[in-house]
Amino acid sequence: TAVACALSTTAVRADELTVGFSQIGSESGWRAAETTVSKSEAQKRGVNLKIADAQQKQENQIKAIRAFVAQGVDAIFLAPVVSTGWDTVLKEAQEAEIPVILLDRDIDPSGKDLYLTAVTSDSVHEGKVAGDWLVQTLNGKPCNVVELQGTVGASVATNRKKGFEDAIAGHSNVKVVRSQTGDFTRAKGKEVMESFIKAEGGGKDICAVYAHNDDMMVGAIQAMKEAGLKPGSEILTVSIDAVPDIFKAMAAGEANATVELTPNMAGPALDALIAYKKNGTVPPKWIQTESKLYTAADNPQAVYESKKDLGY
Ligand code: GYE
Repeated sequence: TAVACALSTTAVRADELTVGFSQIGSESGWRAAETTVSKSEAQKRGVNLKIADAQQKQENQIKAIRAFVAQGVDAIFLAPVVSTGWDTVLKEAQEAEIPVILLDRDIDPSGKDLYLTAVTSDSVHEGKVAGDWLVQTLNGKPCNVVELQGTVGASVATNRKKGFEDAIAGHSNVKVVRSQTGDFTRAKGKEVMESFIKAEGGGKDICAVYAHNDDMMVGAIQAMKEAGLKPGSEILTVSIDAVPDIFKAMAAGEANATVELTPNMAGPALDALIAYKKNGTVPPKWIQTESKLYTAADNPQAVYESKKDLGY
């Protein structure tokens, strides 16, 4: 393949590698942790990692990739903010024989030949785990759910929505009555939740909130409390990421469940890159990270303590 041809014949040492990472921004606690962990994983391996913060904008990511190509980096890591619109710039990287590795989000299947591997979780599965938890917890009880979606056009938003829908299909007691993007941020999560509460009888008609990430849920919890509602008891919550603050909320009885996603995407990506550069080992097209459900029964206070120093 074109990517395999990009392999240089001389053996390479990790400490001679320079990797450019086009990071999305700092919209969430999970994202900040991923940036921190990427730096430490690169440092551990002696790799020189250059991080470009795109402040949520695809055009900034495209510029960063072009700058990395111009600098002649050894590889590019890309966390694609949305899933479409990458073909032209990734072809430029491919023509320059610079391998690209996707981190934490996918691009559309049309771009499959334009990257070496993708290190991501199964985000449809994450939504399914969240939905299954809700279905089981409700045990047949009727429930109107409001959904806070991630960034419009992001693979993880599309997939987490789909996985949740798959889980509740066939359970007519569970209905998503409102669904809107909160762009993966606390501030927007709070704002959108305020509008959901207004639209749903001051919150009386809401039985559960599903958020595509914990940060939006932390914002939503704030909105519910300000409206005199009781998240975690009157209104169930389930979200994704497992950042420390959601465990704090769980320990306080104000949140119910989260699906964990490791912020260490760079470690496996660097290992795959080093093996590829050293011996020509072509990694699998998808390096999947684990997803794990946590509920209030899993000693959230202890999990909070253990996570809070990890760079979140
Ligand atoms: O869940 C969310 C972040 O792409 C997996 O992006 C990532 C998601 C993560 O902003 O908090």
